[in-house]
Amino acid sequence: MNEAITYITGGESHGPAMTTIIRGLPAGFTLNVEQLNYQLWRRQQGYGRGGRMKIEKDRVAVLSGLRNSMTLGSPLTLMVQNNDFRNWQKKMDPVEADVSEKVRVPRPGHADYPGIVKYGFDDIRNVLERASARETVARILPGAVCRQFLEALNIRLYSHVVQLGDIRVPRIGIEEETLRLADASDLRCIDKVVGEEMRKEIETAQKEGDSVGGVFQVLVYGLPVGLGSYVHWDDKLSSRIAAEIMGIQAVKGIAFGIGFDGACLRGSQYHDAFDVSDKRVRRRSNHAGGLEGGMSNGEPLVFDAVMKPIPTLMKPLESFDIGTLEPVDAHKERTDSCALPAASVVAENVIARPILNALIARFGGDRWEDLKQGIAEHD
Ligand code: EPS
Repeated sequence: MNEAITYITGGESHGPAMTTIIRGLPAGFTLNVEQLNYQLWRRQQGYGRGGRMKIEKDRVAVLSGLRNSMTLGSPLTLMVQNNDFRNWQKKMDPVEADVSEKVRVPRPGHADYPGIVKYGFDDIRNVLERASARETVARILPGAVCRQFLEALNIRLYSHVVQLGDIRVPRIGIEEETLRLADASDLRCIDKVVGEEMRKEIETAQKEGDSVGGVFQVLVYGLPVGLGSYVHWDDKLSSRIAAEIMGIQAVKGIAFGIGFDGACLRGSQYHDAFDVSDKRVRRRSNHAGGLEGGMSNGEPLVFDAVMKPIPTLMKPLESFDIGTLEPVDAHKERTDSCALPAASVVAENVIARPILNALIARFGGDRWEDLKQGIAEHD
């Protein structure tokens, strides 16, 4: 696997800041920093979040890699401060913190238990601070950077919530225009009536001290044919997108196109027949979600991903004390009851990087102008 653009994130949820260093961006691209803030803002809008979202107003600081808004080809360092650090500094200061009060009861479904076993910790806080989905602030940023390159090439990314608990948006053909409605809904639901049912479901779960998960869908329009690879398994666009999506906290699965529903179809029903008219190659359906042989095939790229319900519960499940091994109820912390809309915005952004990497692999990527020209010549 040889990826041009890579990144690393750093940051604990209640530490000083979330940071990202992005390596390998093409030079000479004018980055719109306010658009990065816009994607951070979108991530914070979903219904079902806990008290933390009232504390944080995420804004990015650029520390390297840009000059007069132009990418230099050098590492782009981005930082978002955690406002909540001021309330946690006593416990979370990187140099001198009071670590006497320990979290000792793991939450089923969280990274707590395997995390303390892995590193030999006796305080679950050392795990939960980094396992927290606050990290998606730092993960959305490389995506939000790469999507600006894609948008300059007229490649458009969308996401919406298609299922929350057992409440589903009817699966009918969706037009690109309709997908824009998701941004007007704090549930990211394009159907108002279904959205209100979703809201009630979150409220009921909240009242019961419980949480809910669901399914979001991501769609990408305007990809050229042949991005990715059929030659190497780890260069498949599908592999790279799946890795990116499975890296989002609480995501348990991804399915391209009609996904698992394809299991009950025959080949003659599943595969997307060609439809060539006016010298344009199209398909009669898009069951494959725009990917064949690990490459884009010219149809919109479509996938669903499932997010499990958040594991921190106000009415906790059975657990145990890691010191005494005595059974006790799981640890409780302030929590969200549903983070599905946020996860959908994160997913929509993070996949921009594997797509841009696939474009660079095909058309070159030291200079933005060369990449743009390479793609234009291909068209
Ligand atoms: C999270 C717990 C909550 C969420 C957090 C993810 O934070 P806190 O413990 O401070 O209330 O709000 O998400 C964010 C802070 C964010 O920006 O998305 C967790 O345990 O994963």
